[in-house]
Amino acid sequence: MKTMEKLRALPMQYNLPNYEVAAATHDWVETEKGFSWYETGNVNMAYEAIDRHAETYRKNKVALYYNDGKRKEAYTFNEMKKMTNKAANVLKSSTDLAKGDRMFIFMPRSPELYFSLLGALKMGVIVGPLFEAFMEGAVYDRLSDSDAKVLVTTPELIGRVPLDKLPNLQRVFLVGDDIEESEQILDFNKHLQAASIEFDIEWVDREDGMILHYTSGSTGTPKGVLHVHNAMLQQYQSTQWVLDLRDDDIYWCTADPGWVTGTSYGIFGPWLNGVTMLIVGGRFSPQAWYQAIEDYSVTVWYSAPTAFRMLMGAGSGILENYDLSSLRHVLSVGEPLNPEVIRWGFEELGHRIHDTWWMTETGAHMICNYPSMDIKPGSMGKPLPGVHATIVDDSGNEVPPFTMGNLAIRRGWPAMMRQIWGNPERYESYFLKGEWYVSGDSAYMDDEGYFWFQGRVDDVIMTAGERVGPFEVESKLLEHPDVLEAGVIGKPDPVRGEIIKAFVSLREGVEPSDELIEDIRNFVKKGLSAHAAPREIEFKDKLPKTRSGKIMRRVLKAWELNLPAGDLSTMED
Ligand code: 6R9
Repeated sequence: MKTMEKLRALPMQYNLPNYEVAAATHDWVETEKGFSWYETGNVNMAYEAIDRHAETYRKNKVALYYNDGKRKEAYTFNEMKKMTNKAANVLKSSTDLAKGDRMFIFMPRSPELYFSLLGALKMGVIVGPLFEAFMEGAVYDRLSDSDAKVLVTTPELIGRVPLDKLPNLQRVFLVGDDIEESEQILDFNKHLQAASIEFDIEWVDREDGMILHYTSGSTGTPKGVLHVHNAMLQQYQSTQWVLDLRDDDIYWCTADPGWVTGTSYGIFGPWLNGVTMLIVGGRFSPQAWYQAIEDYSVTVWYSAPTAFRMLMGAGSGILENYDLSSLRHVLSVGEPLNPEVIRWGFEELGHRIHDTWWMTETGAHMICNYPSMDIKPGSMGKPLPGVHATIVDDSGNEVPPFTMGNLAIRRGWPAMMRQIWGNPERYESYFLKGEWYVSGDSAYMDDEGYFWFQGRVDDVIMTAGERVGPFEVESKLLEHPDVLEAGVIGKPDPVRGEIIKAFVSLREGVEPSDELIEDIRNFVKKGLSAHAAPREIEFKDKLPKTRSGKIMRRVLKAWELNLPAGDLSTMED
């Protein structure tokens, strides 16, 4: 199919028709009016996301399509209300979980993950979702740091939970078949079946804890980033403005709830807006993913550069077998969106992929490309209306346009993290002069207010007096026809301070050779500049990545320098 045939007619009006007007005038009190608690005073995320819709015309509308190849299920908002009530009753009757206590969910995506997560929120419990691939040490660190009382997991994964080392873990629920119960271990589905579909929701304060995401910094142990129910304001509003979701959309967010994207925009934002969501379980395959879009007529698709690069690598031959004409809006998060990926999206999918920048710590979208706004390819876009983003120097002074510095946000946006679990000093250390949240990303703003990502502050390379962002070099490497993925680091050098070293994985069927190294180096030299061309290139079958798909440059650096790589719990297998 040709690109133009694939482009769908664009809607007449976007949810955010005029960015500049909203940016100049938005007041979060306006957003508050979208919630039932604005009238009733009764706050709870799970009520707003599920029960409220079950009381309207959306009652019999599908909330969740689930498909992992084996299980294919659908739940309406009314059914979700009942299942989450049941889950809440299971937790209430067989644990002494109380408001503010911590429960973890450690399992692959399944309907039960969503039932138990929302059921726990209905009790006012704080939920910590964990990637299924975590090993014992990672599970232990998180459960012990937050003093978890309850865990929901599977028979396949329980072996990675050091029960004897977690004295405060009162109950473990297993989701699976043929569960042998004990005093501590219960069969989740058995109890779920028997539980009542009525539950009295525990009303909370907007500032009460809701979700706890552990993220790793480049040093030290992972830290628990706590979000509160108030985050719903920004998650709800940004879902309208950025994802542009409407009542008739079929929305697919590919992220696992172990990553903040999989909760903020894989549960909360879309369901707060009463939108039908597709959740695809199981392993990634280009065929399965394209098939899911076709089978469910997905209209809005939110994924990550790493996934787009894998689809790109699978080639357009596969793509031609699927009908993706239902798509209206495609978005990306997690890493810079390489121009090569944008080009692929435009030529092969027929869509401009809209980039969004935010972090676990920010809880919701911060800098984005909105459908009604002109995109500058390579830019992350402009701040969400109601959020003040800027670039500051190391002393916290705002710098003029085109000056590279620290990407910072004025403290106090609705979805801002409220605690680093058990570590108030570490929390405060994020805020420069108490006022600016410093992201750890370096960027600049242009004269029209667009933000341009340069790299993690720690990753920026100083070579022969020139600052080089690894992203720029990686993007150029990706344009080489034989390159699938690339990670670039600065390697200490007595003469130049640092030299640029690139780790490259090749496309299928391409053999590494010295000629190829030379060819790739010249390609960057010609396309970018001599000083940005990697002096060293090493081929790798796979690059080290986080489970959310970020290339782990600090691991590449540690390998290169024979140093300890720090916390590896978030690295994929
Ligand atoms: C949501 C999420 C946050 C870090 C962030 C930045 C990188 C995310 C990006 C991006 C360039 C984008 N990042 N989105 N870099 N362009 N659109 O990813 O949260 O896992 O905490 O990561 O990811 O470096 O600081 P998290």
